[in-house]
Amino acid sequence: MSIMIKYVHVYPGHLGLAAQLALVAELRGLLVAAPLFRSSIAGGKQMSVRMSSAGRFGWVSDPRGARYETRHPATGAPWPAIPDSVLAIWRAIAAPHLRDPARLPDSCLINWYDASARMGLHQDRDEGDFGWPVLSISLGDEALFRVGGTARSDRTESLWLRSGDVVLMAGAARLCFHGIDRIRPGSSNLLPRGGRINLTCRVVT
Ligand code: MD6
Ligand code: FE
Repeated sequence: MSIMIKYVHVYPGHLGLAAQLALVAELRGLLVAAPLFRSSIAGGKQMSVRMSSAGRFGWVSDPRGARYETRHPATGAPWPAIPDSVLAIWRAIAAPHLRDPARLPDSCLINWYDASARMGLHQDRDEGDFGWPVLSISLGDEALFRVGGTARSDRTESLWLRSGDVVLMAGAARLCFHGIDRIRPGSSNLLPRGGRINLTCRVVT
């Protein structure tokens, strides 16, 4: 089952509670190997989310700009592999939108939101080919997701994303502006200390 908001596909509750808990346990291990760090946006201002990545490439942004790197900026180690459970979600939801149905993401960005974190309106455009979709998975507290058009000034619509929801931005939606206005602290007890995790899977090269 999916709904659409501004060309963006949303799959409410795609992941059941058991699958969400298993994924959180897997991420816990992954974040020991690749700890969360802070990135800054253009102008040098720190982002309020903390992030890490899995896969061949990880997204980093610092005063030199935003880019994909093959190694963790603090540890210097290659990023851990994308969990099979995440690849399974990609296969289930993104495959019909891929020109090569076997193509897997080569990056999975992990964003962690505390009660006050947000994500400004942005386009995902650091990848080499916008023909590939971007898929995101939400875990933990609810988040107010805002989606507009391909111009920053386009009218936007908003939707609360809940734990287990999956979002796919493909085709006409791939370059839509989007962001997270705020999260609703205490709205989920999936994460023992609260907060929200968002995973975004991308084909980078
Ligand atoms: C978030 N999501 O849900 C931020 N990007 O925390 C994104 O920035 C995003 O959900 C591309 C495609 C889907 C997304
Ligand atoms: Fe994004």
